Amino acid sequence: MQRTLAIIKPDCVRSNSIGAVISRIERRFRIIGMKMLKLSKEEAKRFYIVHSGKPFYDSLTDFMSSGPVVAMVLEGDNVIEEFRQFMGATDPKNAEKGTIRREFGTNIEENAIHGSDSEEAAGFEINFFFSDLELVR
Ligand code: FUP
Repeated sequence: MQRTLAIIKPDCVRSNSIGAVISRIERRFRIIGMKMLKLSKEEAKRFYIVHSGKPFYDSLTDFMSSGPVVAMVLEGDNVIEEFRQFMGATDPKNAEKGTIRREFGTNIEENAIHGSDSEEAAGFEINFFFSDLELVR
């Protein structure tokens, strides 16, 4: 059994799409933790530390701290890969029809949703947002 961290990003919260996105997620995946919060700029920088030094790091962390997000933990066989498929490509204009990023994303930065890209990333990202007590067993 595998776990992944999903985040409904500030653009998607601002467009009142939380319900629509969660509804799609729960049709396909098992949600075992969920919370709404607003990251500070420093927290966003820590969360995206793997991208420090990249040209988009400052702008990305400004965006991720610009408003509330909804963080979720999903559990299932191969959930990391399956959720990445479900999200679509990073840039919404390259994302397949029917994916969350294609339907709810605006551009490569404001792309509606995040999902961990490896088991190692998932471990770090789930710990970043959730304690064991906050996950349903
Ligand atoms: P993804 O795993 O699809 O979320 O994409 P990456 O890990 O490559 O990038 C993380 C986030 O950085 C993306 F969701 C959006 C942002 N980003 C940019 O703003 N510009 C870029 O050129 C690439 C990524």
